[in-house]
Amino acid sequence: MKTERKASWRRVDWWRLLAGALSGALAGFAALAAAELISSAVRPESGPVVAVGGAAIDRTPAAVKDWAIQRFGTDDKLVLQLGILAVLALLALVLGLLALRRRRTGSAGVLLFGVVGALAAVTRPDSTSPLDAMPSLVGAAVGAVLLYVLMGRLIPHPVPAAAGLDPAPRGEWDRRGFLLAASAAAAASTGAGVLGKSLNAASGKDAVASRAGVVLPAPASAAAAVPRGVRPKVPGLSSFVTSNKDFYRVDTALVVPKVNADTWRLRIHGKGVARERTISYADLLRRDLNERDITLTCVSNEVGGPYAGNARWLGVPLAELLEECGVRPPSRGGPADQLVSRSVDGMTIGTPVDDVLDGRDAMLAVGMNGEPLPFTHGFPVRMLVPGLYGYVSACKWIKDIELTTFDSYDSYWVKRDWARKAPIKTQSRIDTPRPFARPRAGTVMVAGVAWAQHRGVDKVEVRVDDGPWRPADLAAENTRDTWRLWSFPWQAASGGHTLSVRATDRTGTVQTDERTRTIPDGASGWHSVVVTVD
Ligand SMILES: Nc1nc2c(c(=O)[nH]1)N[C@H]1C(S)=C(S)[C@@H](COP(=O)(O)O)O[C@H]1N2
Ligand SMILES: [Mo]
Repeated sequence: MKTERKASWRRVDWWRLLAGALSGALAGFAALAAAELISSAVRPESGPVVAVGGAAIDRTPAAVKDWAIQRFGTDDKLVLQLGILAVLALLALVLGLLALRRRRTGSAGVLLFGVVGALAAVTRPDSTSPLDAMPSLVGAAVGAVLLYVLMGRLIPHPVPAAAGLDPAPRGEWDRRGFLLAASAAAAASTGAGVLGKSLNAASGKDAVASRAGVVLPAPASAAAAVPRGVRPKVPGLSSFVTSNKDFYRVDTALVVPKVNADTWRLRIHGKGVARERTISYADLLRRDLNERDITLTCVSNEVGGPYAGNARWLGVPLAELLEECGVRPPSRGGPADQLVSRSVDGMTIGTPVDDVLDGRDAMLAVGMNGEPLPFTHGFPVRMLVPGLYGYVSACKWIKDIELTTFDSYDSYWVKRDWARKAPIKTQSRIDTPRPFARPRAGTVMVAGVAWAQHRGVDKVEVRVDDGPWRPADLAAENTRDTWRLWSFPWQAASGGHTLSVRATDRTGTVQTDERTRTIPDGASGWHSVVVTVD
């Protein structure tokens, strides 16, 4: 019994199994490489990994997506793509093993993945042509043929009985032929993949050139001068203005849209739009521009989180533009209560018309901290509405504004369980000391930021352990649309301590200690930091 099993064990041709799995992996690699090359001729977003990744993002439950944003931050997209590649690699190995038994089924499996990729590509909201299916289909065809060919080298040929020897227990396969074919395929795929990648990286050259050619005009209405003393000199405290490089980025785009400003158009239409309009970038720059400091915050920001930034924006007053189109707010009899902005990458964002037209500095921004919008922050044009979370106001790469009602249309995030309306909650954050810091006993500077955009921050208080709330020193206020920095000299005694902070906005509302999740309309609660004083 025992010996018999040993014999059959030895009869398994492990090298052949390995070669089968390797063939699957090679077929997958060749398919992706060919797809990359084809996508550079169609458009970079049409590649299977980007398309399937985009479709996955759209279908991810809100809670999982929020967790990914918390956990991986701006790297969330990289993690997703690596995850997709890992799953594909595993499936390719399995297909290779399957193909050893069923050569055609293996190849059919590869084709099936191509169909999935093609479906994802043509159903992306930004897909405008069935050609988007090509990278996945051609890639899969290449992979399927390669797998079939490699399997041909792995068919065992029975060894004839000769010279008095018994027939070999198993046939021999064409090891040399396999190695030659496999290495040729690997080399060709690498070449195609590298070429495709570099062509894709170079795509959007016209957009890059159009951005380089932008000369931002001087604002007709300059930003209020930033008062001296908006930032206490405390090391580790956020700067008052967030540089473009440090500004947080949250969006669903796996490939940053590269939009050519020269051909970009914005259409304004919908309910109650008496004079529909299509506007070019040059049209926008010819108008009177406002320069404003505005703090933007993401609804996915956890208490104490990093998704808030303050920049100096340059843009066209949105209310003026809408009024020229004949738009009236619902309070003055307008039929539309929701403004839906659409981006070139298929994002939809719904904003209350009342908020846009109530006199606040809602704008179509073209400049950020003195330069044209960076591509990652929405070049050529994005929307901004002070006081509202980004997902209900700050559409990047905007191309269309439709006036409609909240009853008749749910925007992207609302379809995914986030609130229809989301004013920014009054929040405060301790920047320093960092959690688990070990400051020396004596005076320790506690400092951070507080925001309540469009209401303004009136007071910040700090509490040590369970002691009384004591007022922090509020730095000068720039405008009520910007965050306010604060500091608090703490006479720290040795031992473990918990520092907490809370803000009060100008409506008199004190930041609540009630902890809520980010879903559906933003996290609430106090930020606390635990430190050990030496
Ligand atoms: N086209 C597009 N615009 C978008 C988003 C997006 O995913 N796609 N995300 C929104 C969200 S949730 C936020 S918080 C802000 C972030 O803007 P930023 O990346 O410039 O900081 O952009 C908003 N505009
Ligand atoms: Mo956001």
